[in-house]
Amino acid sequence: MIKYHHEKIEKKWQKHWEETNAFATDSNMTRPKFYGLVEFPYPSGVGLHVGHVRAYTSLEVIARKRRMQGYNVLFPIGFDAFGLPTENYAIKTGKHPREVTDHNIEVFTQQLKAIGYSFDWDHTVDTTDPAYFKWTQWIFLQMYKHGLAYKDHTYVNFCTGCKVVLSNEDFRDGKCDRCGSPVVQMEKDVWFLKIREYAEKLLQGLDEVDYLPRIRTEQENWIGKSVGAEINFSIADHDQALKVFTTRADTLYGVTFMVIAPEHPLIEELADEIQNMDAVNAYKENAQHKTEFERVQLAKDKTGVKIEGIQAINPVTGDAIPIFIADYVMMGYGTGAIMAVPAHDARDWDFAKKFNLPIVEVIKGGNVEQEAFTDVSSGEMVNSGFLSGKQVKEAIPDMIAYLEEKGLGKKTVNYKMKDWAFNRQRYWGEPIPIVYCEHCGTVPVPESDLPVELPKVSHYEPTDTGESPLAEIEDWVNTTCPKCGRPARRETDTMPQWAGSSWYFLRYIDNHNDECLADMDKLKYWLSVDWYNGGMEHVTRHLLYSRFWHQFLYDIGVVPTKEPYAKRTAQGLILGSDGEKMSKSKGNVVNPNDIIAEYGADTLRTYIMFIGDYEKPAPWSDNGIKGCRRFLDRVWKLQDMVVEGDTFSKELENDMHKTIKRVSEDYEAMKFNTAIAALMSLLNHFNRVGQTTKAEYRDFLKLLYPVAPHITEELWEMADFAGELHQTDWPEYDETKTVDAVIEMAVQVNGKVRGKITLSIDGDQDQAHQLALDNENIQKFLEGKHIIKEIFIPGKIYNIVAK
Ligand code: ANZ
Ligand code: ZN
Repeated sequence: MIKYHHEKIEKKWQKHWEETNAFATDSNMTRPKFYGLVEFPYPSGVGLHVGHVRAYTSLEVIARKRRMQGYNVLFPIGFDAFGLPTENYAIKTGKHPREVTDHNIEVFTQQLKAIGYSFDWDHTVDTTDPAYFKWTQWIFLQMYKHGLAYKDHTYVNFCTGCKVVLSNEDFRDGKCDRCGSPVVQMEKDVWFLKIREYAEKLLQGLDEVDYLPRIRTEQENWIGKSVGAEINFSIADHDQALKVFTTRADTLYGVTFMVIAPEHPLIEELADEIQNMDAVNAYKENAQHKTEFERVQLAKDKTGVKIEGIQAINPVTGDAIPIFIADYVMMGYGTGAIMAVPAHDARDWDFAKKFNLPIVEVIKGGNVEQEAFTDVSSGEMVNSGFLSGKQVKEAIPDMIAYLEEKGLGKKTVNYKMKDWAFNRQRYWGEPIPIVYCEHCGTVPVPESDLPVELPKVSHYEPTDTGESPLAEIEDWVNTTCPKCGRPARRETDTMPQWAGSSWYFLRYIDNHNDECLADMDKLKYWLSVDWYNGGMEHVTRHLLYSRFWHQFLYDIGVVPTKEPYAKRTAQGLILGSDGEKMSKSKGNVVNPNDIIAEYGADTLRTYIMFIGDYEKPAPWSDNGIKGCRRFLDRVWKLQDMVVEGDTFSKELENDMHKTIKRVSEDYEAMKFNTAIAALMSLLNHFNRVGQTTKAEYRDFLKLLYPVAPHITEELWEMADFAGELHQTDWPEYDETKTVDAVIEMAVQVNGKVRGKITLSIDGDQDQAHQLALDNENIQKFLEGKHIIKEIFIPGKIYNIVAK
């Protein structure tokens, strides 16, 4: 037998598949279809890592299986190539980001091909290709025309390192996700997309799709729906009202002060009345240097300033109460103002203690002098006028009804999710297709002028003022107004990284179309994406952004389905062999190239799928890789054990049906590890029996093929089986034959048959022992005796000697 030479075999089949276009999507849209989507990579300079391999191999297995099941499969890949790492590299090296991107895409492509993925390379996209981002810009224009894109002067999160505005999703704990520098609040002109307008639809849409429960929860939490009431407090001696948002209208009698966010417009509006404007302004100034996280999460010690000269009126008690500014109230949520109920809200309690404010109990059950009583499930209203004696659950709607009747407030819904800040002061992104004209104002670039391409520049640093380097390219910035033809200036900000990935799955379907973003008939056939797999780190931002764009495109009739993805799953991380997250600095990064060179792509794929529960993190193990290579070596040797036989042998029939069922089901359930374990066990059975019939061998190769396609294709060819493996059918099983074969066995006690037990054909002595003890009749003859000897002859008899 010739040796298993992985390199030769893998190169051979990869070349063959490419030459025969083996995985091309069928343009004939008649068969049932399967659209499998994996998150396209960012082509960074470090190349593909083993995390990508885990993310892609799962749907690769499903895609290969689906083709054998007769589906027309679209399994595409592309590159999400705009963004900071490439731009930062360009700044450092002076190389044009275009050049860097092209090079990286080439490296990634080589790597993906070396793993043997069955992507359809004719359906690929590159988000930085003008033919692609023409349509990204087009979608932006549609949003603009539908009032979903607007420019606002507002406070933004500004990364002091990257010198760009970040959306709330781009940083955590006050530090930039990308560079770790502190993030501060800054006043700026910002483009926003009104994703909040889609909050309810994004929530409702979750009922129509099949996402992993934890993914659904992440989406719901991010949207953050909160049902409550808006209540108007009047300002004493003024027409002005101060509107608050509360989820606890029931506690209105317990309000002893109000708090507004430092940025609240009331301060400007009542500037003339405010007696301590200096202190108020100083506090406001200070708050601007803190991030939202510092303001809300970290500030156990509450700070604030009482606004002297104005007071609010509690609408139900008529009491005049003080108004504070404090940074634990955020301008971006609700109305930017709260009614404070120190007895029943922990933050208000802290604040009241610090500033010596009254604490009025309105729900019985706690000791509000010691701490806030926040339990809503039990407790009875007290000190609360018409609500006294009621339970909280009834008191909330009753108070809202009362306020609505008196015109003092109304039921409202709030969403935590904020509008999407949609611009960056960077070069390597899609230019926002907008022109500013002194006469006409903000003018969208006509669709016929798209794409607005990036000009060539010599350096890529953002400017000191935080403007994009595009602002310095006079030829490009200066243009004519599309409306009046007078001189005008282009918007110099570019779109954020998330833009291109918000609709790439649509473009895959019809990636060469230059009439529209994708042809409707093709979209009707291919959508929804049947199965989308990706990382847990993308189940908030990317998943919401792309669902938002898709829902919008549905609303304007550009796509035929409400939801883009019918199903979304997620892989766990692959950790270093030390159990830590892989990172350059820890030196625990595994490079797929090295594994392919030493053990082969099939071993890499098998190992990555065998490494453990697909959804959980798994540490890398060199022994694990070696074990998988040994398994494939043994698969290779099977060729010498093949005997004639177009059926399953009697001995293995049950095993064969069980394994086909198990592997088929486990692949679908993403239980790749147990599927492979079942194949390993079947291989052991072949070895035990000492042979495998052609029928058994054929199905074994088919089952292993999606995971290890090269070696199985080669063995298929060597066995002279008809056609090519990937063109054959997925094996079928007979349900009735998957049931474990059982036998009846006589049980003797001291030489006499005393009963019969039923056990599986390969049942052992322990099983027989247990079953015998459970049998009443046999039990009778063992009563009061000690078992001194047992004789178990598999499949034949079980004899107990007892005294
Ligand atoms: C009175 C009250 C009494 C409240 C009580 C809570 C408990 P969720 O569920 O997250 O929506 N709030 C409203 N707007 C705020 C803002 N801009 N910044 C900080 N806090 C704000 O929380 C809603 C509650 O958070 C509101 O209900 C309000 O405090 C506070 F026993 O009003 B509550
Ligand atoms: Zn004009």
